Amino acid sequence: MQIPISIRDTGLLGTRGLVALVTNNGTPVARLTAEIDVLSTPITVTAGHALREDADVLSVSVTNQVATDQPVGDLAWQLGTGSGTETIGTLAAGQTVTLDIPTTGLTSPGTHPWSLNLAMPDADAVTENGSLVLVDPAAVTALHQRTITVDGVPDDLSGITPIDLDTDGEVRQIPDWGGAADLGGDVWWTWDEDNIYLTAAITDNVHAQPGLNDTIWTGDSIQFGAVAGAPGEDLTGYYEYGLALTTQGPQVFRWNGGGGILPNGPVDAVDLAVTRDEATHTTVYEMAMPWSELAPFDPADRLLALSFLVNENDGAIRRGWLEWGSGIGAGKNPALFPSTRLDP
Ligand SMILES: [Ca+2]
Ligand SMILES: [Ca+2]
Ligand SMILES: [Ca+2]
Repeated sequence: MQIPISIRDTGLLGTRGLVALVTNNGTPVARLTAEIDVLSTPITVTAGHALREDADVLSVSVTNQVATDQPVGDLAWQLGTGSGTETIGTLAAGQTVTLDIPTTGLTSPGTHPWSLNLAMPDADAVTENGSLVLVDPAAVTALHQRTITVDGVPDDLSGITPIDLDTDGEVRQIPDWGGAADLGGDVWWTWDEDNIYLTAAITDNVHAQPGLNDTIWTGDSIQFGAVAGAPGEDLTGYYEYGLALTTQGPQVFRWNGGGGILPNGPVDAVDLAVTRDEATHTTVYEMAMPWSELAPFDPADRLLALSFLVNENDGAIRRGWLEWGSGIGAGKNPALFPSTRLDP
């Protein structure tokens, strides 16, 4: 038997917890709970920078978030000096319509504002706006498709050029840095449909990790930041993670979850192995992170701003760090993350 219950409109949006008490002749017999999402509009409009056949596009999605069909008006878009209108009609329950707007004719490199206005038959228009940043393709680092086995032993990554921290990295705040034997190494970022993978072979004369969870940045560890699209397009929806070999084993910690999409704290969904070889002074990190941990990034969109650093502690204090790109160690700024592209 189903009994529909209407909820009083409190004007509050977001997730609401509901509690109902079931009584029989005044005696409580059951307590029911439910969680509901209160939306400001049944229709959402989002847009992101994507690559389609190696061409930059602004990919627009119009989604009916509710369980009933919804008529919608025309979608008017502007991108740089271009503009257009699309007729959508009616969106079925849960349906998403996508539209890829080409960037042909826009200055590259360059920043181009966009705006979207979806007319609604009986309500205010749904509007969104932002910026699309075109990056010189020569300045975009290719991440190759390669699944790895996370066991602390580097897989065969022959044919994939690593990021060589000895030449491509920048040492920060370590005035007495003793060269690559003090802190250096090679890093490979790879991917498949399910995960983004990190393989890092870090040379470091002393492994020291006094921290746990949110303090792992004070010891030898890797920190990385990532956000969908090109750097500078989204300054709040970025992710920041840490990876460390602690006294309690490998730990993954999240300091920023896409601006509130995922909670900050220890992360269980990521597979991490870290092995330390005291004979060769090498620490190997292997990580498989499901794409859901970088939501709403979709690997089919291919463009990911990605930055990382290696923290350095040789037994006393955090001396500083060695970074590829920037925007993590000295201050949080995802506009400084390097631009990367998922390649075959
Ligand atoms: Ca392996
Ligand atoms: Ca060292
Ligand atoms: Ca160290």
